[in-house]
Formats: sequence, C-alpha cells, structure tokens
Amino acid sequence: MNFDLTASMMCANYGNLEKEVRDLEEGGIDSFHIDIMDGRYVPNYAMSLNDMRYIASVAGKPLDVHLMVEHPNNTIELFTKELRKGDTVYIHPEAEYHPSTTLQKIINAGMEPGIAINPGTSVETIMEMLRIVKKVLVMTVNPGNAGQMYMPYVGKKITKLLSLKEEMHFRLYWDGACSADKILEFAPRGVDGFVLGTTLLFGKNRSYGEILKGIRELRF
Ligand code: S6P
Ligand code: MG
Repeated sequence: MNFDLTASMMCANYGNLEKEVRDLEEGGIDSFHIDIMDGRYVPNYAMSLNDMRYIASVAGKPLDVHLMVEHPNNTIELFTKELRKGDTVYIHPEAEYHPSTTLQKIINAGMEPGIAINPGTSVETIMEMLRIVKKVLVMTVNPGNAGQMYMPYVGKKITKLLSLKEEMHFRLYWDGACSADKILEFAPRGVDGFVLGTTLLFGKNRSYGEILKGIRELRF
C-alpha cells in the first residue's frame, strides 16, 4: 500500500540535527515536516525560519512546511524563497483575511499549496479552497504541540474529505498523534500520508530505519 511518511522535525534531537536528517533519510522517510509557530496563532514557538533553512540545506528529501502563524500573507516570501520547487507550504485559512491570495503566492513561487484544517474547522468553510490546493493537512489534535491525544470527532470530517478527494484533486495528509492503528485504519481508506511525531517515531529505543520499515510492513 502506498502512503507517505513525514517526520515532524519539532520532535527531533536538536543536539545533532544534521544526524537526525541523515538517519531519517537513510531510514526511508519521504519528507520533513516543519512546524513554524509565531506564539500568536498558536501558544507555542517550536520551529522558525532558521531551523527550516538549516534542514533545507542538509536534506535531500522534500520539505513540508506547516505555517501556524497569523497573517502568513505578510511573510510568505521569507519561506518560499528558501524552498525548492516541489516542497509544500500549508497555511491555516483562519489565520488570513484572504487565504486564497496567499495560496496563489505559494503556487507562483513553484511550491505545492496546502491548507491545514483544525479540529474545530468544518469542511464547508474551506470548500472553495479545496479547488486550488494540492494537499489538505487534517489536524487530528489542536495545533501548537506534539504529544497530544487524538480527537476522535475528527474521524467524520476525514470521511467527508475522502469523499471529495478525487473530484477536487487534492491529497489528504494526517497530522497529530499518529499511531500504527490509525495508519492501519486510514491508509486503506485513502489517506495519502501521515506526519510522525512522538507517538510513533521520535524518542523510541529503536532506529528510525527499523520503525519506518515496521510501518511499511504493517499487514493491511
Ligand atoms: C502540532 C504540529 C504537529 C506535531 C505532530 C507531533 O501543532 O502541527 O505536526 O508536531 O503531530 O506528533 P505527535 O505524535 O507527537 O502528536
Ligand atoms: Mg504540523
């Protein structure tokens, strides 16, 4: 079964970030998830522009930048100018007055445009944007922190998004508290990729390679 596995780099060991990137790539990760926070849109800071720039300079695999910042339209170029064609940039539509303008800037810069949808945001409010984005990142926890609990009510929204995927031409990604049982349940239903953080990938007593191989070998 084909699905993407993305490493949530806010959970990585910053004592040796270059080694983390290499080990993840050698272990078979598909991309690097970069959680940028401004302390306003979410009550945390996590990663910033310099962290993203450094990872971009050592990574061979694509970056998947998740902007949890107010008014991304004001600063979007700071990010896109550091990225490569084919990297992804997600914005939160609630954080901008005219999110479609920001998405157009991402498209013009040659990146894959995406939106991240909070647990409390309904599909109806982002319906028109589904026509322009290539990727939808479903938040299964409230944005801001790693290590939270999965919010089961998001399941109904995922079902709704899955039914729109083909017609509206987007790919669906999972972000938050991703465990093996969630991959087992949702990959066969059509979720295209999963962001892996503390639940499944980081801070374990096994190598990234072993963990990622174990996920790819799950019996569906
Ligand atoms: C949360 C952020 C996520 C987390 C990731 C952590 O604001 O967008 O990308 O870093 O979900 O995973 P876990 O398994 O610790 O919940
Ligand atoms: Mg994220």
